Amino acid sequence: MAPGASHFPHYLDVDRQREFADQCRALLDGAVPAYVPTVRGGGKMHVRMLCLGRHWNGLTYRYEPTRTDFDNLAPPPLPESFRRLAADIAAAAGMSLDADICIVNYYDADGRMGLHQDKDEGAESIAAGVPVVSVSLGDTARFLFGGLRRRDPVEAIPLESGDAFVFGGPARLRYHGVSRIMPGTSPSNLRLSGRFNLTFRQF
Ligand SMILES: O=C(O)CCC(=O)C(=O)O
Repeated sequence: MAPGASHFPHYLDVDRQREFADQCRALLDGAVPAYVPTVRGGGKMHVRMLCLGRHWNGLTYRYEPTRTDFDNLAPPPLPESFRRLAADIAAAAGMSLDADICIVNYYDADGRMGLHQDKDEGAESIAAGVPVVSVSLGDTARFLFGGLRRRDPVEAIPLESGDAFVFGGPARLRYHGVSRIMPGTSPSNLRLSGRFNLTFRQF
């Protein structure tokens, strides 16, 4: 796509999409549930979020071992099958990722996420260009992929169910976001209304 960025349409077949979607559903409604974070400035995000492995705190923009911005619970561990999926996708893009964090976001029909950089992981990881790997399940998203400055032009890329997207190396700090999702586009056998997005990161 661009140096350091790769889009793999339909990387996961429908059976594997369903397997991961079922796991996400169970996790988001589990003992440590997803919640709608409040961010710096007091606004609410437009997704339900659950961090696995380490918790990203929306008030401090830092990772932490327990959810001090919400219920003080420790985030669930990152399942091995998730870690392996992320490593395989990174390898397909010619990169290496040993993920210790996954942020699972659920978007309903009104879900969206403003343009931002993923820059709260460890300085070494970012400097080395260790990629962020994203996996989409359910409704198609209008994903925005910009440049290294907020004002750079933005490309709109439809991310469909099963797609993987990787940004690392020189693309690691490119701005990105989701302007909207397209309700009703989820494959019917996924039994998912809305969209899960998983982003894997190595702290
Ligand atoms: O939902 C997406 O495709 C992007 C998610 C994202 O940007 C993030 O979790 O930082």
